[in-house]
Amino acid sequence: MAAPQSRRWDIYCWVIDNYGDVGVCWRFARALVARGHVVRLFINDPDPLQWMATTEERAAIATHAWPTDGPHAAAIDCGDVVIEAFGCQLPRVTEAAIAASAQTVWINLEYLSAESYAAANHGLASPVMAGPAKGCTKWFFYPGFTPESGGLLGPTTDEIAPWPESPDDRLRVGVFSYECPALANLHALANSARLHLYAAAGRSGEALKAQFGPSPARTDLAPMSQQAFDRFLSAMDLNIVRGEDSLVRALWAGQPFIWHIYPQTDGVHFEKLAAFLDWLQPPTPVRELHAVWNDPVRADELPDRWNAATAAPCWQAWCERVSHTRSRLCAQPTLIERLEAFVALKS
Ligand code: TRH
Repeated sequence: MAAPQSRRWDIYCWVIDNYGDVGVCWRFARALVARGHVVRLFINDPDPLQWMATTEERAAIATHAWPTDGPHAAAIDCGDVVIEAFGCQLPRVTEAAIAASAQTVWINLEYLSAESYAAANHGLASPVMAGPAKGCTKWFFYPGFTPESGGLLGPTTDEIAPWPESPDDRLRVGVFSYECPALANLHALANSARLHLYAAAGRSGEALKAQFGPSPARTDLAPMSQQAFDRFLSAMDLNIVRGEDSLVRALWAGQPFIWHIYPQTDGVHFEKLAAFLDWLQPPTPVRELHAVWNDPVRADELPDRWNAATAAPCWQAWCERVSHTRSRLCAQPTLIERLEAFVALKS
């Protein structure tokens, strides 16, 4: 494939909570830089980058405070492409800069979903009806798992660094989830099911520490860079992951995984989870394990469901399904490649 035209990309990221917004935007920025582009990240809360980004990455990607609006707002120039991540409202000063620029392509980067609406809306125009950019067009870009979608941020090309061996022949389980009753039930199962839990930094790790204190069944990990996080997932036998970014990393890691989807009060996350599992088509006991992990009222079923999903022959079928899916995804262009082509069409 011909080398892409190098462009100036501005990414706007408004962090609400958790690590997903900054995590996706940082990974996206890194992937653009690796393709020869120049990237600026405008972000309201850059603190997680202290541990998520390496020193070299921070040197390569210019990070800026969120521009202030109001009567004394400084004018801003804008790149060839402006990425509005996850529908964050751009500052008015940025919208004005887009309106004044003849060539800027404005992309609304959406959340990853396997639901049909995502593919249906991918690439559609969204005319701007009000504000300083009234009359401009932004474009919906939906990441996804199929050739019709916007694709996925690609696998890391780093070498897999050795990870400490399990204390014995126990299954190594990487844990990066939200707090939930199934988490405690899994910890309680560790000895009888011969598991060793590697608890990543964050909500699930804190919950386990608070409930069980130090335990020979568990290793608590410090926050690590995204590069190290990806290697960590690759080194586990099974991963429990949560928001969209760690889900995609678990797919690239190629080991069996459980997706603890971000719970929403109206329950719409169950539809999103079902759409993903319909696409992945894991063995039925794995689907059941997902149902139990994601539904607090079914947490008592965890031991039985865990044992069913990790016993032969389901375990082998689960491993094969993930490995086959990974190969299928590797054959598709990455999100960055698709976006480069999309931007070239709209420029
Ligand atoms: O942090 P998350 O739960 O983010 C979520 C989702 O994005 C969700 O869609 C959103 O609506 C909600 O927040 C508000 O999970 P996610 O997406 O998996 O992001 C985690 C990021 O943290 C990922 O980029 C990997 C990174 N990470 C590290 O780099 N090092 C670490 O040590 C750890 C624990 C995480």
